[in-house]
Amino acid sequence: GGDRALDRDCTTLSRHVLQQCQSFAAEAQDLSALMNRIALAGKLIARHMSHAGLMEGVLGFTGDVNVQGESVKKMDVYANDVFIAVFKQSGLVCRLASEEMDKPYYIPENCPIGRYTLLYDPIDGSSNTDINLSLGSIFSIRRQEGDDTDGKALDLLTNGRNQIAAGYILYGPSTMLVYTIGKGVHSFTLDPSLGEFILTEENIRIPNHGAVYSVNEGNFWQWEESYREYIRYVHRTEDYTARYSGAMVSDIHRVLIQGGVFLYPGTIQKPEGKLRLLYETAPLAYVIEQAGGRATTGLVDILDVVPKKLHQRTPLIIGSREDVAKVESFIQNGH
Ligand code: AHM
Ligand code: MG
Repeated sequence: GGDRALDRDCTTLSRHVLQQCQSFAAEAQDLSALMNRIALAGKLIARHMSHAGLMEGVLGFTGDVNVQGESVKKMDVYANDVFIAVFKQSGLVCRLASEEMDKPYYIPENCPIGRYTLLYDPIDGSSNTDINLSLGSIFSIRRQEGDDTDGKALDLLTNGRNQIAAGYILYGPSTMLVYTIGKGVHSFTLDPSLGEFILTEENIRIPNHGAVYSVNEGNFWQWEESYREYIRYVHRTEDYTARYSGAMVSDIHRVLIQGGVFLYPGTIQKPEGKLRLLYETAPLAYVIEQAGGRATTGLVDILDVVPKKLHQRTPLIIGSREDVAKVESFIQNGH
């Protein structure tokens, strides 16, 4: 009835985070403030995107190439700057590290009081930007260990089990925020008229198996034979279906809700693949593991990988337990 609908409308993201934090009171206020700032970044980016086709100078390339060697889009720069602006005012974050920045960005006025680092991919699925398709942002929060006086951020080079919060924002027909602080996975939908993220689903559990496999098969001939064998197996087995949007936040969101597997393998020339560990694969692995799924490079769990550098890449196989195990069986049997 009406009461239930009203109760739901009142379950905002900020209230939810505070409830989740009860057992670790010391950090509760911080985590709640951090999540609120991430939500604000999501709202600003969603607003900007929703007007993109109506304004000059929002879509298209800047003409620059980023640290990854990829052409930078105006939307990448905007979203990257939004996170910086939002966290400059939070007092909690001393460093931000993102896909778009060669080195971590320091906010001197927040150092050393801000004991947290934000790692993020401001726009996931950049190739969807100019054609009005789904995009994402990925985030991960870690405690800053030590003073990092040399500015090298070496303390970030530890495994993904050191994340204290992670998640993503999905800019689709509606804007959703999915997060975990190590107590399950919860999704929220932005109500633009309220400007609030309202609870959609609590304690999401990923199915153990799903029909979807999500991979860029255009790379087939660049993969190791084991991946080609897996794809041949999928092709000759009934009930598999392919989905690939170009934005893994949306592809992995589908897998989270409906089951299945998303893969971004390495290639013979680039064995590490395309995706970056600290702000792409590790945060998504944390979410999917918290929902009961798995994420691996094919040989090691993503959350156990210790990076050697900030922008380190890893192959990724992520999703339902059974479907990830099936891919692994091809890799580990060494075809
Ligand atoms: P991006 O952060 O530069 O957009 O790169 C990440 C994206 C993923 O969202 C997507 O799954 C993949 O790159 C698509 O790459 P490809 O075109 O090689 O399939
Ligand atoms: Mg990315």
